[in-house]
Amino acid sequence: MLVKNPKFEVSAVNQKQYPKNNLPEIVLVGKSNVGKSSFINTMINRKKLARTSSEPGKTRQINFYNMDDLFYFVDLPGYGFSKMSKNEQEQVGKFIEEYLFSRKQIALIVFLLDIRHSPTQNDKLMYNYIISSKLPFVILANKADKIAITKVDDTVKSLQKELNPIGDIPTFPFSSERKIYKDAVWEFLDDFLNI
Ligand SMILES: Nc1nc2c(ncn2[C@@H]2O[C@H](COP(=O)(O)OP(=O)(O)O)[C@@H](O)[C@H]2O)c(=O)[nH]1
Ligand SMILES: [Mg+2]
Repeated sequence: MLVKNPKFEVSAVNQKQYPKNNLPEIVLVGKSNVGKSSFINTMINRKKLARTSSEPGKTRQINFYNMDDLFYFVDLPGYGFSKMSKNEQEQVGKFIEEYLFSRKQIALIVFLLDIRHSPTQNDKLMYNYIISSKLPFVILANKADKIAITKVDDTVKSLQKELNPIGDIPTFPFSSERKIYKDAVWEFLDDFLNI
């Protein structure tokens, strides 16, 4: 899909502020700094529509990006940022759960992992949470540019094996720096949205 006019629509800190329509939502989930905001920018060829930060733990709201009134990319706050107080981490956790649990128009969860590392304890908790939610999801092994191009496919396979041994969850490499992976992800999203 070629998104012509992507727009930031709203930053929500509670359910009342979520957009009031039924457009499907594609939700970015993953630990702080894994590249959720960069993913959105890369997919739509914009440098700065979604705010990115080299300092983890900056986004504490849910940001809705409207894609040509066809669907939203929803940027959730990251989890597992160690510099957040326990209390803050719990609040962010509740906030994420409230959205994932209540929002009927979630079409797909895009779960981002760092291709260089085994899933963290928090990643595993989130994985199990998503499984139990029964929402459709896809795993992206992000920052693929950080490893040799020849190792990408095998690393993606072993990450998938670790998290999802049955192998029923589609898993793709991704990178905001090496743009060759983007087309396969768009193809998947296009099929999925069927629009
Ligand atoms: N090398 C590399 N850096 C990335 C990639 N994606 C994001 N980053 C960097 O990682 C940092 C965090 O990215 P951001 O999108 O803000 O992460 P978020 O907290 O998950 O939204 C920023 O410095 C980005 O430039 C990627 O695919 N490759
Ligand atoms: Mg972000």
